[in-house]
Amino acid sequence: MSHQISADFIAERNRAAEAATTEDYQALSRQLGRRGIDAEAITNAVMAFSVAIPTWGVGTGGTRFARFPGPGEPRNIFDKIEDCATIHQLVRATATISPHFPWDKTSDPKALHEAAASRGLGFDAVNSNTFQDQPDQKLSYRFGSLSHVEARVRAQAIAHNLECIELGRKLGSKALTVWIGDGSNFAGQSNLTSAFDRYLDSMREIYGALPEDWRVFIEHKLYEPAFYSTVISDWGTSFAAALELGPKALCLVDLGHHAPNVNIEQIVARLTRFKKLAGFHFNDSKYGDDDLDTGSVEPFRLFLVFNELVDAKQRRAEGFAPAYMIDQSHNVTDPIESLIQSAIELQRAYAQALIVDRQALAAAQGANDALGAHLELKRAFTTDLSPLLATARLRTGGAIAPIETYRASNYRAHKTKERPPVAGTSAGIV
Ligand SMILES: [Mn+2]
Repeated sequence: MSHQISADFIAERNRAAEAATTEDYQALSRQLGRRGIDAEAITNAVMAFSVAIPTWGVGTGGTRFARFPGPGEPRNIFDKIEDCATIHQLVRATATISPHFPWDKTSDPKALHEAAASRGLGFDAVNSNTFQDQPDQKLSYRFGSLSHVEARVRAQAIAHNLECIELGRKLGSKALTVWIGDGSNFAGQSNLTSAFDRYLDSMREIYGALPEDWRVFIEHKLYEPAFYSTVISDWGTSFAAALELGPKALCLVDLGHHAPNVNIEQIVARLTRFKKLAGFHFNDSKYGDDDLDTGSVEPFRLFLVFNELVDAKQRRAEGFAPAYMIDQSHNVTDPIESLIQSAIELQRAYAQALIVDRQALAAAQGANDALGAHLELKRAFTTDLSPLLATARLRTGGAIAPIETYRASNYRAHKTKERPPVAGTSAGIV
């Protein structure tokens, strides 16, 4: 029998912290009330927020240089589901998981579906992988996949994506995320026009195989593993591809996949405006595709992204239904702790965006009051909503202090005993 944190243990820890949390929540409610904000409405919205955990995120990540595995790492998709369930149990904001094939491939998708459902988890977008070779693979992706110069390699990559759709159907997923590493490392290596044409031809076949109620998410990334040109390098290319393919093709925004200093919140606004925003891979970044923990480097940028999302939602922007997923690489932390904290930071950014006085903001914008408009955002961003987030967790059966509760539970020590290390487990990041 594998170890789980008991509901009693969480309740007991909560009892010790409940009085202080309630006191802080009441003080915050009064503070927000003076600003005309109903704290209860914000708390309810936070309670309804959910972000998908990537299955690869619960394993220790790595870099091009090394991977330093942690103790008690998940060895297979069923172990990963256990860890995802533990995160959700404590934080109550991660009700779905986003699997990656072939890493999470199973001959028994029904068992996988049941294992997740038994822990209250569903499946979000499935992710294909044609950026590395698998042991049983006939043809190599060394020089590309969906845009490869050889038709037979493209056919193999297309077939893999179709298989992902089939697996996803059995899991209850409704979307396929496609990120390719295709590109070139030398000027002249690749014809920039025909490479994109070949990608579009391949994607048309994948698009044609989508079930009626499915969508395909196109994920762009500026560079890496290709360092001279990347086929789907930026949101403009992604947008052009999504337009070519049709209404079921949308553009995914991974926060680390842009040129330095790009205004990501404006990209979000543009994609929303043209009904092409698929959703997010949340993470944080200092230099490139760092896959750092969400909100750990630039929490203000994260807030500004949510400011656009709340704005779109409140004005009922047509076709607005973004999928929220985390995409991080945990190299020096316990992945469960990082994912708990990331989910909280997402709830925080969302709640902060919800308390922006949009009427006052619009009035300041209309009067060309630049600083006044900015201060409306800053007032929301600098309000400490921690007691509200803790209250949302308490009310949904989560932990007031999830990381402290997780540490006190000795979950990782239990898993270290239950899961002896196995050779060849990999965690990959896109
Ligand atoms: Mn990503």
